[in-house]
Amino acid sequence: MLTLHDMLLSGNCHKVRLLLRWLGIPFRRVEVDVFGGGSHTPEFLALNPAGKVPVLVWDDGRTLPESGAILLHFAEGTDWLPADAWARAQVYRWMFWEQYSHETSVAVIRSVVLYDRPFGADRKAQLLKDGTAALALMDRHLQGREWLVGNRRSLADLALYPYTAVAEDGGLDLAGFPHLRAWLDRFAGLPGFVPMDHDAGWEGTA
Ligand SMILES: N[C@@H](CCC(=O)N[C@@H](CS)C(=O)NCC(=O)O)C(=O)O
Repeated sequence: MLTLHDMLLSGNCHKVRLLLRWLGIPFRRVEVDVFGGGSHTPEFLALNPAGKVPVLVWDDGRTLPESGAILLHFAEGTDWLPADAWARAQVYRWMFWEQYSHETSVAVIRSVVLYDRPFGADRKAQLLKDGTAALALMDRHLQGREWLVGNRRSLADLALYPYTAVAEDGGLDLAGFPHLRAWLDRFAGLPGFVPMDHDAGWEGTA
């Protein structure tokens, strides 16, 4: 069985748990105490030298870090990734944008607030400004659309859902983004959806 080195409240990990669950791929979770240094032990660094979760480990010893790489590996040949090259490129566009221009503010300001990280007021203000801009961009794109790419859910939606759904933890305000809020509700309404903070219902799921 696959082992996911995981952190329950991490959006990057939530993406992976959701896809494995939706594809019916059983896995067991190992909760890593990231803020207690658990992702920087010699044992963990042997799995991912970057010292970050998620990392997926196969029984034969293969390891795969990076949520996007894990999603793309398992989505191959499924309806989470369009077969058409142009549509796939649109999915990649949103996944890469999430990692560089969304997660870097929307997720970071949340972790600053939740884990009381020592960031100065100027840096926090910049993160809120950048996060708001990222959410506004999504809201504009989602006006008149149900999903980020084409007319069905894809890895683009899966990659962007987890941190957008908990953006208010970091002090971002979704009130002015009605299209974004409708998309969040649509995604959470998909059959089999499990919220990030649910400790149960993941392992060995099929
Ligand atoms: N690009 C990576 C980011 C992973 C990441 O930032 N993980 C955080 C938790 S959400 C982490 O493990 N941080 C520990 C650290 O930086 O020491 C991915 O998408 O998997």
